[in-house]
Amino acid sequence: MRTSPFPAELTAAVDPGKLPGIIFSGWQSPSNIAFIKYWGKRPLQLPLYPSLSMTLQEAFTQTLVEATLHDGNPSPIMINNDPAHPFLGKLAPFLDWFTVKIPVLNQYSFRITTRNSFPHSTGIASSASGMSAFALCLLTIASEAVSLQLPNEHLMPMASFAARMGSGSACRSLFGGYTVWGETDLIPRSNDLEAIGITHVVHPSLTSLHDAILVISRQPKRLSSSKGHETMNRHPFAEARIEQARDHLTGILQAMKEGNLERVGSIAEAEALSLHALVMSAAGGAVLLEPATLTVMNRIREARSLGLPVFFTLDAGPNVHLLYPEENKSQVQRFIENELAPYCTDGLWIDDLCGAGPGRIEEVTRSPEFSS
Ligand code: 2P0
Repeated sequence: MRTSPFPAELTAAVDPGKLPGIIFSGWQSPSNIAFIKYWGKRPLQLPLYPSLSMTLQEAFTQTLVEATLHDGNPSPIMINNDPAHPFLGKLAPFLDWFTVKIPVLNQYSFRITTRNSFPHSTGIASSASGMSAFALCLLTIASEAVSLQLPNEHLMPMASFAARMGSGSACRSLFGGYTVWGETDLIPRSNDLEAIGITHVVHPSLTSLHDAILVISRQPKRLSSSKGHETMNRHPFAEARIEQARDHLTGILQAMKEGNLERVGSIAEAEALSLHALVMSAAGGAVLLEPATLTVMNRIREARSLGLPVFFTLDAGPNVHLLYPEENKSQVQRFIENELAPYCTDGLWIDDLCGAGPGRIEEVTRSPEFSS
């Protein structure tokens, strides 16, 4: 199996005397919502089976990294001027992994400024957007340090490979549109090490799909993702789940190709319910759904039976992602305001849609965050 996608120029030892003293990099990277859920993993952050997601547009992280050459004693990593920022728990081991793979990064100290476009604990995966943005920043810094040009078609798969080590679902945030992570015969070049964009095999009608995130609760997660994934190692239904996810992938890919929203939506719903059934039936399992989650899911199905093209999916929490097509926007938004918003915390719901993927933040050196 391949162990690294990085070219020799990035992985070679370097003479510190030849390196730039300071390098800035800034990237905006989106979150994503899975239609086929990643749940359970093997060592080295490899999935048990392929997952499929839609990239979001409005839910993103913007990360700016200032890398300063040190003289052998790196300064502590700072996130938003805080050397004890809570995100460091996940970010520091990720940076350690990066510096082993790309040793030139060892020569630098890092100051990171980061912000999310969306509120925390609302059912949007900030680890996907945050880790993918950080991976892009570090790869850009490393390539600039060794004067290597990395066009996006090379950079994005490398960033996906790297982001996976920060958080599995983050590897699906690099390509825009729809993405699959995990080896399947159905998609040429798909593999477990990085995700691959599949929008070219998706019907154009699905590239403007909306995802309205209905915020049922903003309580902290009852089950961390790492604990959740771990339960699949000895789950009584693991084998059946893997088979089901593979069948769902076959079905959804065909439906996406045809632009069959009804079928895409019903598979997304079945996946969401399976995910929660797995969580509930695991040893030491948890119930992550709230009563209002059930009411909202039922209301969505009722509205659908009356002709409104609305579908739901869920992350590993109580908040509901409502999927609907662009052409029904005003009708669906009225339905949300009138019938679903009363079940949301403070009436909060966030309208998002299928997005274009990461973008470089230009003019980073002139950003006010870096002026001292
Ligand atoms: C997903 N989730 O496919 C699934 C659905 C949650 C439910 O990926 O341990 O934060 O960092 O690899 O990616 C959440 O897991 O877990 C997740 P790690 P991650 O989006």
